[in-house]
Amino acid sequence: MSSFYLLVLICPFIWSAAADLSYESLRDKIMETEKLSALGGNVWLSEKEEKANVILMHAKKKEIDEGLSKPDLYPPGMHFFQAKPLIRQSEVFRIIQKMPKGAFLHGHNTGIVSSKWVIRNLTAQFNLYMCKDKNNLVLFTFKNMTQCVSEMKNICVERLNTQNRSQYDRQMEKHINMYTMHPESEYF
Ligand SMILES: *[C@@H]1O[C@H](CO)[C@@H](O)[C@H](O)[C@H]1NC(C)=O
Ligand SMILES: *[C@@H]1O[C@H](CO)[C@@H](O)[C@H](O)[C@H]1NC(C)=O
Ligand SMILES: CC(=O)N[C@H]1CO[C@H](CO)[C@@H](O)[C@@H]1O
Repeated sequence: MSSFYLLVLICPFIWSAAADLSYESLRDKIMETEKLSALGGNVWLSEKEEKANVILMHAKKKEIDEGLSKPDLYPPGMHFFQAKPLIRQSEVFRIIQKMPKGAFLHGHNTGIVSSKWVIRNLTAQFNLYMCKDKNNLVLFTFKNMTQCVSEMKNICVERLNTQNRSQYDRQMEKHINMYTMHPESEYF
């Protein structure tokens, strides 16, 4: 209903304006109006911000141009697991990281830290147990759970008894990490 009224209001304006404009200048006007309605389109930059924006846009354009000449190495066109090391080398990423909060707009607590961090920090908690459920999924728990179908193992004790702690941690990380060298053949 409201979009119908909007159309009725806007159309006479466009038609009457269009009559006096060449194709090119009408197109420019439409592009300009679209830019204003985009996210941040009505944010006006200060002189310093304008300078910073020029630097950022220059870096961005450079990376897009490189992507056009070497599409195989263009991170936005790759699986994230393969793109991640390239993203870390990117100038644009480096600039963005320096912004407040590293320009991190939205995150879920289950994905905010690396799997290494979870294994090193969270599974080092005293009296944390590990077991498997009927689907062979690993459960971490501080108390007896009815879902456990395997023996509950105390992780601290297991870690103390293991021959190779880093190998133990790496094995455990596999339970909470989807990482693989060949994601395109393993996840499709
Ligand atoms: C789980 O239950 C068993 C048997 O009741 C008990 O021996 C064990 O200590 C309990 N474990 C935990 C982590 O509560
Ligand atoms: C422990 O395992 C890792 C691989 O997970 C290996 O690189 C390392 O050499 C091992 N350390 C010992 C002391 O065996
Ligand atoms: C117990 C443990 O490994 N703690 C670590 C948690 O993560 C921070 C930052 O990554 C480390 O500095 C701690 O040593």
